Amino acid sequence: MRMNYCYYYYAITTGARALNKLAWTAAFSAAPALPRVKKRDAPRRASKPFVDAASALVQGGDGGRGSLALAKRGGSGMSPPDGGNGGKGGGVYVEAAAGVRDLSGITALYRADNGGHGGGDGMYGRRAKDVVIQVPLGTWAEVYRVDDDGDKSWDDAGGDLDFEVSQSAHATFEVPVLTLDLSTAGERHLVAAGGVGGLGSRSKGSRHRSRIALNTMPGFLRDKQLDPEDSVRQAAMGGAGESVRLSLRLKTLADIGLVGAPNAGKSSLLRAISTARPAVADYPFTTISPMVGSVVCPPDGAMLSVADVPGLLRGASMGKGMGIDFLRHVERAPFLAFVVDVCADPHEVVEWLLTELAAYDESLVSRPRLVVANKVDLPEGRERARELREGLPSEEVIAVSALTGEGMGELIRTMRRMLESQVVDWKARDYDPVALAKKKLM
Ligand SMILES: Nc1nc2c(ncn2[C@@H]2O[C@H](COP(=O)(O)OP(=O)(O)OP(=O)(O)O)[C@@H](O)[C@H]2O)c(=O)[nH]1
Ligand SMILES: [Mg+2]
Repeated sequence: MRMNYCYYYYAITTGARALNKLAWTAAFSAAPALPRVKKRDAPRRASKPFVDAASALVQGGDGGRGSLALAKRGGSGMSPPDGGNGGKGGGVYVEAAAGVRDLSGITALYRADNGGHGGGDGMYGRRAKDVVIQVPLGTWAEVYRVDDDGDKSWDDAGGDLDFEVSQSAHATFEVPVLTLDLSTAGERHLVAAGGVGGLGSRSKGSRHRSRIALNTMPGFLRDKQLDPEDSVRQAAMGGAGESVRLSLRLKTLADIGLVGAPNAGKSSLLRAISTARPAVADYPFTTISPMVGSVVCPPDGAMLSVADVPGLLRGASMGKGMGIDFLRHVERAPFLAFVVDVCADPHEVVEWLLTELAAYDESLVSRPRLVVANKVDLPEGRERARELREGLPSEEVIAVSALTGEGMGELIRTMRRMLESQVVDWKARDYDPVALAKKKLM
């Protein structure tokens, strides 16, 4: 009887399991296949915003302490001083790197390590590693001294950076101690030096500074009531690392800067003449950050770089639209191209563009330029372009259509010709990165 129960139990449970498996298999095979999302249809991640200004507190490491050890020597007599020097604190450098796109990687604080302390038996402290801040080519760096008394240090602030970060360098110190134009790949400058290592008791400097104290070295070391001004201890203390505030602004480096009202077709033009792919749309301020494209000039394949920047509104110098601050991205272009929509009062636009440029920097008005009359494919476009040329006899006007490609060959040839005739003089006069980098204002 017991055998029968076991048999029934076994048969029922095995059958139930088999049925269960069958049901699940049927359900899955009947279910419609999930649609596969193609990679190009998948929602694209929003690109990181372009950061063209940043500020950071930069601190060099402190020098390590020198050791005041005495040599272990048996027998009587005075033990000679045997302490090694402390290591140098790490310095902080800023370096122009070709692969860096913008200043989004800049953090609020850079601090190099402290040097290692010296040890007995003449052991020198370890030299701390330097820190290198990489910035894009064309970064303008200003170094402001941080007041030791007035400003809180990182340690004083208990690790709370808000105090330091919220303070603009300009607000506290108006004149930078050093201004750097980082426009050559690989150029590197020291902005905050590390402190020197302290002198160990073995070093000549220490002995020189402390002739009198040295004579009584053993007693002096046992004395708990050391004079804080004692020269030996002073010499053994490592120097403090420098603290500076670094203000960084990216000024795009390009041969030609495209300037114009929103929707004039600057980005379309850059797309048409270069391999760059800026966003194009029929609403104002499609472009909110600069983009540089490379134009290959026939027949020899010489390269020109062209910068597209946000649109400029009439009254931008009074804060309208995106203001005029972004003009720093064309500030160093030796040559400008005003892009105007031929069907939207181009003559008037050229006039107020000059006024807005003058409000940013007078020298931009006298910068060699070209007027690109865009959208000639529109009805009456060619007629308007002809009127503009007649109305502005002193300007070089080129009629183009970024949409159809009309006039692109002539535009590239003219850009090249004008650059070749102007760039040499312009660069020789103002554009000397090495001289600028070495320019100390204080
Ligand atoms: N018909 C015609 N439309 C054009 C031409 N060039 C540009 N457009 C159109 O004008 C609109 C604005 O073009 P964008 O290139 O985005 O203009 P933008 O000057 O870069 O504008 P912002 O980035 O806002 O300053 C888009 O709808 C373009 O398709 C052209 O030559 N002919
Ligand atoms: Mg644009």
